[in-house]
Amino acid sequence: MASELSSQVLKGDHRAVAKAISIVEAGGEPSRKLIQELYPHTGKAFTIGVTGPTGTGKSTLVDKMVGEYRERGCSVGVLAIDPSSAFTGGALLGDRVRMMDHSLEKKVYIRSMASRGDLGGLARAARNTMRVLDAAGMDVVIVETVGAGQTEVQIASTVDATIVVLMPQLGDEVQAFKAGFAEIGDLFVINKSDIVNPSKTIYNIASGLQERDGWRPPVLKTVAVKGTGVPAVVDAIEKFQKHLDTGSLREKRLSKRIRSELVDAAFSDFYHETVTRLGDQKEFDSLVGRVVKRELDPETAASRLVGIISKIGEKA
Ligand SMILES: Nc1nc2c(ncn2[C@@H]2O[C@H](COP(=O)(O)OP(=O)(O)O)[C@@H](O)[C@H]2O)c(=O)[nH]1
Ligand SMILES: [Mg+2]
Repeated sequence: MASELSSQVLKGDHRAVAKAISIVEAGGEPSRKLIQELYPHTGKAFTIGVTGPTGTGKSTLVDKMVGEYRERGCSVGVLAIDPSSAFTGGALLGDRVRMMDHSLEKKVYIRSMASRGDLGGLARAARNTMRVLDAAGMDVVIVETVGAGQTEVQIASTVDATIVVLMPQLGDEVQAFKAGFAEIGDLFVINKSDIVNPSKTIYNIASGLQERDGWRPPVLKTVAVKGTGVPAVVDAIEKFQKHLDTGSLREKRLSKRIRSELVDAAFSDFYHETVTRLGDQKEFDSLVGRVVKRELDPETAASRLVGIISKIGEKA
């Protein structure tokens, strides 16, 4: 039986979508129930990750992509994740304002999510947010992340296509590639082509890319502030989308993603449950006590703890 909230989400009601995202962001049992209701209604949205170093123009590009998709008759959901907002205490005010152009429209939904210490938790919240937007009828869901780290790799493993946004003469294209962008990009965008001629950067990047699953990632130039090159970016995504559909590549990639999602989610739940249960285990207390008194070494104690944990697991 679908809840009132789920049925409102399925109708695309923005207020319900906002509430649903807050629920999946918080996680736990309410999130699980909601996803259980919504999941059968997902699978229609094409999900795109937009990543790259700070200041390359990702938010600007996303904003212009939203416009382009709207012109093509698609509804678009946007999720902006900013790892720095955890430190500044604020959340993406700049991005919010910049992306505001479309947010009053019915066919566009924009949301930002503060990053937190727990990366696994963030990826989980992001995945489920995409599902809410998918269930709400969005044709395209775009997720923006900043930087070159674990977050990007995590988020890249949650979307159908990943766009890496760089700019000419960043000086560290090679470093950016070492940071792992080459592996995650299905499409590369060299933005701010108005500032410096991007030919050399395009050449450097294109020559460092390899064909994967019959797809050679294109390297395109844009001037996001003016919208120049943005239709070509959307064309390239649509081409990639078609490529994914041939030879059931999309399904293969999806099953790989689901596999790692399930392992991550199960381990995370298991970890939290275990910590809670160990809280009132006398055996665990005495194990700790023996290590403190140096009657037992920590490595041996850890291997005994494995035994204790599997015993509680059996009882549960
Ligand atoms: N000259 C120029 N500036 C741009 C371009 N795209 C974005 N910007 C500017 O670069 C700054 C950073 O853009 P933003 O989209 O916030 O970058 P993000 O950190 O990657 O999301 C902003 O001041 C934008 O107006 C572009 O194509 N050319
Ligand atoms: Mg941004």
